[in-house]
Amino acid sequence: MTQATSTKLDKAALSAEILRHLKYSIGKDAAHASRRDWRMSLSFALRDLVVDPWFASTRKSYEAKGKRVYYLSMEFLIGRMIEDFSVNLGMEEIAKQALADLGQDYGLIVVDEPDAALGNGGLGRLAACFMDSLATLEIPAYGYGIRYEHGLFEQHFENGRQVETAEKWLTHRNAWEFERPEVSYHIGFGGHVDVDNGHHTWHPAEQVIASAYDTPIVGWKGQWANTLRLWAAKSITLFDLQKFNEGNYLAATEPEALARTISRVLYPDDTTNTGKELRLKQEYFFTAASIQDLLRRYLSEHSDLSNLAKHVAIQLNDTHPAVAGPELVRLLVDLHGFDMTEAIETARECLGYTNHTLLPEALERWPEGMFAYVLPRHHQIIRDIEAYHVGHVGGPSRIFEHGEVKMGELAFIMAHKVNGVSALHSDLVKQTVFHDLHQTYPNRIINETNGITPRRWLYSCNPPLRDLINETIGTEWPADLAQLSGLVPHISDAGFIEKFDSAKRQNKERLSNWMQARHGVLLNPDAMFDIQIKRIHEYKRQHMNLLETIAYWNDIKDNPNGNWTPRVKIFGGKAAPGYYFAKDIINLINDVAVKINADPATRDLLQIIYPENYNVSMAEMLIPAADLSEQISTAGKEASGTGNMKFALNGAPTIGTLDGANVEIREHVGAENFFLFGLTAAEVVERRHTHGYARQAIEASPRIARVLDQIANGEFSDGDTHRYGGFVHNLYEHDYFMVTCDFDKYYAAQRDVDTAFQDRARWGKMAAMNTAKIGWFSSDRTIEGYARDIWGVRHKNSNFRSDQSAA
Ligand code: F58
Repeated sequence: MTQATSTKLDKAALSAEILRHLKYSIGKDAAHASRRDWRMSLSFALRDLVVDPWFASTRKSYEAKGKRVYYLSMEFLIGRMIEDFSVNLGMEEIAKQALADLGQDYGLIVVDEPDAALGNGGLGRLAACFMDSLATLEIPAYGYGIRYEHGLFEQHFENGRQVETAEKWLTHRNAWEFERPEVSYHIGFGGHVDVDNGHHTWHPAEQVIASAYDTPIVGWKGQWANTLRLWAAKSITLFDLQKFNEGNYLAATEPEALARTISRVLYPDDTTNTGKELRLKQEYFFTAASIQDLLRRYLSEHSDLSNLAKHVAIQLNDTHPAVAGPELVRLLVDLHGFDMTEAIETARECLGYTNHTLLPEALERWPEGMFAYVLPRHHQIIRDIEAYHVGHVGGPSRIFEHGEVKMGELAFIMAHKVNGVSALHSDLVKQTVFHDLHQTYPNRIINETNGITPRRWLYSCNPPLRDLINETIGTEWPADLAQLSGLVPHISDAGFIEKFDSAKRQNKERLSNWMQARHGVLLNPDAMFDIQIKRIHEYKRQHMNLLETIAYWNDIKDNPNGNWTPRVKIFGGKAAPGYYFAKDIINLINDVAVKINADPATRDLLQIIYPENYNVSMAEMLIPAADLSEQISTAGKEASGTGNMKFALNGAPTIGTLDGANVEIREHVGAENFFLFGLTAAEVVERRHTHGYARQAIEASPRIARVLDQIANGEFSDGDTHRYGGFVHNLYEHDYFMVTCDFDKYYAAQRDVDTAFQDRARWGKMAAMNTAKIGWFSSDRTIEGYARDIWGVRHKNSNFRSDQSAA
């Protein structure tokens, strides 16, 4: 085993390394170096330390000739990397001191790094947590994705409305990646298929090159590093010299520009399936490159492909890489002489598919004509897969319907395991989207409840709490989060709760200082910090939170001498650019904030803050400072949620519905430490059958009726009664997500929160219980589950954990 100590440097050695990089990699001397130069030098010095364990891990994987895991994901929402590297290498303190010796501030350098925002939200962040856990568990694994030139758009507000601008993380060099121009593959699109004696040959009409960029991902204590391999699209003909010589300069660069389009930008849709041809090309582009790459690696160790499934586990993060099934079949049949059945069965043994949503608009379907045009050979193969499936089980077509190719069904049929991401979600997957396929393959759907990496989401983002935990239960918990239960006996100790409280206080002050510096707003750190941060979506119901805020404001004004609990309501999140209702929600939050924050009668009791451009780094600042976690989706709609786990880990109790992983979080932390309200998933389905349920709920609730009147009458829009006319109308007439039906229960639960918060001793215990009992939600536990139930791979803990039975 590579010794962690061999990757470590002392302060003087690290300083020397930083200076060496400043001089020889950046070409600057210390007197003229900018903060970015220092950041790049530190990053290079840290990256160097990962190279040896990285090589050693790769060597060990080759020597073991064991199974490798390939995690295919359109998105890896990583955030900043300096802390990941320095914390996992155990170099954080040394880096601080080394930089201080060089006259630099580590904290300022860390925040100079742009976020790698190669994802929309939960799905992409989950992939990033999984990479951290795979390395920590020493599982030989590759993450495969797209090296987008522009990550998720940047958000700012103009007159309260969201405006998007292009994100530019690659404007300056990315310190962490190694370019691998020699690792490249041709990826074809379009064209036609020739058949000769039963043998098919695809002749694509156009081709681009997929070119690899590798980032080492190091695990906790620096013992193991895996590779995140991201593909960039490049042109085969870089430059058309003929056209240039004719003076046609623009046309000369056209082929390059066209090819690069494929990896140019991350689609900013969350939970909608836009069905654009470029998106299909992106999906095929990175999937095909990844499959070719893993086959090449396999064939460098094995002479034939018959044992592929013993050595290769491919996990599809949602259906975006679902074309992996037909692509693998294509290569096995057209290039390696398999017969169709043998190829389908081999591919299926290799593949696992994770479903992240039940929302119909998010389930990928491609118009069959477009699919056949872009991927003609795959279209044929999917027909063969369909025939194979129908031949085995009878019954109707599953993959093709109404002139569309349904990627969920394709992924299901081509995977040996299909998993949901929380217990409730996995049950609903069985009952709803894959009801029929589940009857046919009753053992295929399993559950792997999501998790989060405790290294980023406690150890590095919350130093005060991390230090308190270290001094209370020792320092082994970041790799074995269940150990947090060792805090439970301390929770009856008032001294411990005081320290827990003071850690929270420090984080709240850090956030307040940041808010003041960045946004010029003063927060009251004695108030309850009540936070809802996530993508803006009707099902997540930020608008219910806002309506409750307005109702609270009304109540305070009606009774100024009441015993009110001061609150700071914090919102953060982006709306998909084309999702108009979500954009109206953002506008309304901002409009209401202007009005309420300016009200001298309530100023000390209620504040609404909505910082622009919520991202991973902002989450790392907000979550440790939260008193209350808002997880209020319509039951049955949030597949799991992972923010919910992060808040609980950082000592913020949840107000929430019985949705996604909330259900399991509540079981773990205890019902008495969770503020539950709202309809259950079954009740939501039931209520939809009641005609006019929204209007009825509003008529039965003077509180919400008043709030909706205020909005409709222009109280928050300078008398403009049109701006939110559609919003109010929607709630009266449709309210598909049942804001109106859950509102009163939500309001009442919030008042229970107020009461609990005022009892400082009680609140302190609730908060600490959340931290102490959330340990099960480590992504290490999740990955152990995938390793055991889906991939059949060993990991660091397989030998001594009795609940593991990895092959
Ligand atoms: C999320 N899905 C779920 N999709 O909504 C959340 O409940 C879950 O915790 C998380 O996955 C991880 O399992 C999600 O983030 C997307 O962002 C897709 C991006 C591409 C288009 C379709 C939605």
